[in-house]
Amino acid sequence: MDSILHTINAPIFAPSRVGESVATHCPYCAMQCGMMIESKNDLPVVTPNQSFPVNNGSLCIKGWTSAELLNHPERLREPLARNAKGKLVPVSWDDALQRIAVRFTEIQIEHGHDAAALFGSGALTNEKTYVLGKFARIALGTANIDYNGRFCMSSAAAASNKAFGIDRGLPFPVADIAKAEVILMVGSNSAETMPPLMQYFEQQRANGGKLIVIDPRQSATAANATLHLKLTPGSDAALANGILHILIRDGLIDSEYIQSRTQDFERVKGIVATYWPEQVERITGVREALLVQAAHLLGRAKSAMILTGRGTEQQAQGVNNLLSYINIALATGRVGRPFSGYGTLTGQGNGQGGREHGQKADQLPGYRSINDPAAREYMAAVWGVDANELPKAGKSAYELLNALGSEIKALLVMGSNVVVSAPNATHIKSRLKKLDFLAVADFFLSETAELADVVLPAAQWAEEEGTMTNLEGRVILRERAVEPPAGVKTDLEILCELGKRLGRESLFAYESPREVFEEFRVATKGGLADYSGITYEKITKQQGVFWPCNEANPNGTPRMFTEKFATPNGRARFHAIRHLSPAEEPDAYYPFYLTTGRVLSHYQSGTQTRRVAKLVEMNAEPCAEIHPAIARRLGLSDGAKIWLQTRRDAAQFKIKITPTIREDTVFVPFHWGGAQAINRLTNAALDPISRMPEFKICAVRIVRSQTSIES
Ligand SMILES: Nc1nc2c(c(=O)[nH]1)N[C@H]1C(S)=C(S)[C@@H](COP(=O)(O)OP(=O)(O)OC[C@H]3O[C@@H](n4cnc5c(=O)[nH]c(N)nc54)[C@H](O)[C@@H]3O)O[C@H]1N2
Ligand SMILES: Nc1nc2c(c(=O)[nH]1)N[C@H]1C(S)=C(S)[C@@H](COP(=O)(O)OP(=O)(O)OC[C@H]3O[C@@H](n4cnc5c(=O)[nH]c(N)nc54)[C@H](O)[C@@H]3O)O[C@H]1N2
Ligand code: SF4
Ligand SMILES: [Mo]
Repeated sequence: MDSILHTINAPIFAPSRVGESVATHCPYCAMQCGMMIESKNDLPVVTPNQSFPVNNGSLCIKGWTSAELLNHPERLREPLARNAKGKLVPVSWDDALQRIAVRFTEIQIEHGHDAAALFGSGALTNEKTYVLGKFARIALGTANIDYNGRFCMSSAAAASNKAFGIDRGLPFPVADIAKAEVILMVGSNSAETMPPLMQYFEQQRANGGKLIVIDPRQSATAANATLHLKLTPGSDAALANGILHILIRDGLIDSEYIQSRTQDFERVKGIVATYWPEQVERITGVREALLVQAAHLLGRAKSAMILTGRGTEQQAQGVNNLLSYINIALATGRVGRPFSGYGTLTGQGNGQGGREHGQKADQLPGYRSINDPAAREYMAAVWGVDANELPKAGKSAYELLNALGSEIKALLVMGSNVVVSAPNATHIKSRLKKLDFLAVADFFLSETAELADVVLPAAQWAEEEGTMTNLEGRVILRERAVEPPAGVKTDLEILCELGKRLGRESLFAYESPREVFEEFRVATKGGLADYSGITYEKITKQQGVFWPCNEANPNGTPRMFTEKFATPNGRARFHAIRHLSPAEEPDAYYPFYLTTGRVLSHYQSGTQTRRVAKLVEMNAEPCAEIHPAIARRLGLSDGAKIWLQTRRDAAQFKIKITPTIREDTVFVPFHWGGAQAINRLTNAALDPISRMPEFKICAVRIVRSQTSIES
């Protein structure tokens, strides 16, 4: 049976590739580990690319098993659409695409251009991101396009833009980590979320370096740290201000650097003066002695880095949290110095490129602002349209989803499973059901695709060519190794076909991703994220090219800020920040903090990894991490079932008793759908600047499972 299935489903190696081992990159996270793919017994198999400098021959278990999905029996192989009885049934491509074009047009005629919306993804290649943004602005003429990166990178992006005038996640290559004397890791559990990155931390430790981790859990990453500050969830800004207070008090700041390379320090000094260590201990739960130790390690090191992850970013004050950590990096004179500085660890495969090229509501390619008249003129000229035709900024991701069924009547989702991954997901699911028309392009029938009127089967990573920008800002090339199964189209083909049906044939007549890339280079020229000097050939030759890459920097820019910042006067900006409480705090009825995140074996909403047997074996369902003292108090043993209840919804989970979590906190991973989707419980409070939802904190109640509960 197995072998018959394999024969039916076996992907066909692209004709020119038979017998070859093709260099490509992992379909999942922002490490974009280099891998080789080849055909063994007619099945695609991946192995690490030993010569790619970022992962240096290592892969995590998700990467090792990624090729299994290419010929997975549940893969979508033909378009689906609702029949008269409301059931999803196979239809032809012509029928599926025509239904989308017709319904979008009808809805826009009746309700206006902005009633049709697009939801994109940091999983898409730069070429797809670029065409999706162009499709929104000139095929549909809608302001409403946003993407899942809003749930991921938006707070870090906003903070970097404010402080440095530009947003490149890491302004240095990951290899620099090995040479930093001290590293402060804030709310990142890269031991589970980017295992191959840990080789640089191991080298750093072997070189005598120190690691300080700030996380409410003793995560796998914190377990190896020199110091672990197990802070109260949501208290990062107080903690950072407290550390800066001690640095100033103990004379460990770099006045010369502050004077020559930054501005606005005096206001910060005034505010952090009020963050007395004993008061910070009360807010954060971190002992004063530990705060002092961390400050002294950071302040006295020859080189120091501050790296942040989603723990401190996915909060309603995420931008402020990051600005307060950036203040430390600037005050100690680190940014732009060797083996030092501030960086965020970007999450999705193309989380970096995905936030630069126009699928964000307020943005045009090259990190241009859609509100900037000169940027509008430039892009209109590249696209051959009138600048007045381009819409203005639209709604951010959560606000867009929250407007479904009211202002927005039709939606196309490409690369996201919002029913599982959006906050307050029960509400978002009900909004999706209120739409007049939903189309989803995916590889599998995800929980979101299940609700669609039309589902389009998309090609996977190894079946199409395209560039991605990894967490270092290094642009890499995924080559095409296998043919998509018959009946499957690439996202680019889908967008071009729809563009044609919407009357914009000449503007969406691309023959290949490479042709898109040539237009895209022109589109980014002169922008902050300038890719104009990058070619597919240069990427292959240099093992990736760091943006900006243009006439002034023809080989790219591995390290930024060495001379100046991207602000108008070239100086970095301090921001005076006061700590604010999370949107929802524990109280007598909901006495615990609920925080959410990831486990090693699963990726995001789980559409892909929940279909790989080995990964399911590692984690078959989400477990709620609870401290032994709480389990004792509630009379619960390991593996017992509990209800978790928040102000939005309730769901049942098995518990995992572990001393690594704080007594006041429960942690649940978000990779599962249906009854076990933790996002049914999370709070959609948004950061006022980035519009990032507060995935990391809400108030929760634990109820023993025998008790029945209204959900
Ligand atoms: N295995 C796996 N790897 C992945 C992914 C995946 O889904 N699975 N997704 C990729 C993507 S898109 C992303 S964005 C990255 C995310 O990578 P990470 O940021 O490493 O992942 P998270 O688990 O979301 O959060 C990290 C930590 O934040 C902590 N935290 C919670 N609340 C707070 C707080 O108030 N303050 C601080 N300082 N910390 C807090 C949590 O305890 C957790 O250990 O991973 C990428 N890699
Ligand atoms: N509670 C909680 N919720 C969270 C987070 C958290 O920490 N806690 N983290 C947030 C973060 S950081 C992120 S990045 C989001 C991610 O959450 P999602 O946006 O849901 O991301 P994925 O699960 O990667 O969804 C990708 C979907 O698109 C499909 N897909 C993948 N690549 C492509 C492609 O190239 N083309 C097409 N057409 N389809 C593709 C996959 O099969 C999958 O169904 O979740 C957010 N939600
Ligand atoms: S670390 Fe990320 S890119 Fe590397 S193999 Fe794992 S999932 Fe893939
Ligand atoms: Mo993410």
